[in-house]
Amino acid sequence: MPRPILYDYFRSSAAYRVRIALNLKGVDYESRQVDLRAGDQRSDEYRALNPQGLVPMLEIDGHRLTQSLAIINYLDLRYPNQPLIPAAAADRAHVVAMAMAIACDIHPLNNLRVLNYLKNELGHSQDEADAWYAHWISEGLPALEAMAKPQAGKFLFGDAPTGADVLLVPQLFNARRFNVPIDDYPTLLRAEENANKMEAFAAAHPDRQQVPA
Ligand SMILES: N[C@@H](CCC(=O)N[C@@H](CS)C(=O)NCC(=O)O)C(=O)O
Repeated sequence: MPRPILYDYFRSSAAYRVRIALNLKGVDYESRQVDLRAGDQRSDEYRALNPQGLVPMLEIDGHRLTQSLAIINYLDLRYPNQPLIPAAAADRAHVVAMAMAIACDIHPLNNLRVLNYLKNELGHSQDEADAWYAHWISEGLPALEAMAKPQAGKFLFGDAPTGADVLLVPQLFNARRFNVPIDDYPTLLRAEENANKMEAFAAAHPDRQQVPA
């Protein structure tokens, strides 16, 4: 089988999730940068591969997979070492709910195309767009902290990383990048710290990726 190809962007948090999952599973892959700042994701060439015009996309096992949660789910079934989603129904629902609190209720509101639409089409200033960005993180993370706390250990659920941590680490990276305060979330910060001690997480960090020229 050829090496999987990740259509990637160093600062994309959705792609960062998939890089972490691939690393946790020990999958060797090729990263192809799609330059989001240059708009390459909207090119006819890229949309012919992924009609949504978003990263990540993963070519693997003859499939072309999109949507980071679907990709992580595929990887978890395909490579059962280091399970990312627990088997027991209630645990599974809990971990998926934490992942979705980020993937569905924080991240999409703060996507590049949403921020560009606020500024370019609706005429909002950079300060207003920044306030919008901070608002949705500051609304989402306290809820995630409360969801995680009762069953957290070293990680958001127990003492091993799950898909919830795979989503958490890029989201906290984004929060810091935009100077959104995160000191009030000790459970999230503990999980992040433990995750970043693992090479699978550390190697996926934006600072360790290629940067498009
Ligand atoms: N729900 C998608 C979101 C993907 C997504 O929003 N990707 C962003 C980067 S983090 C993107 O490609 N943005 C391009 C744009 O906004 O034009 C997933 O989880 O894969």
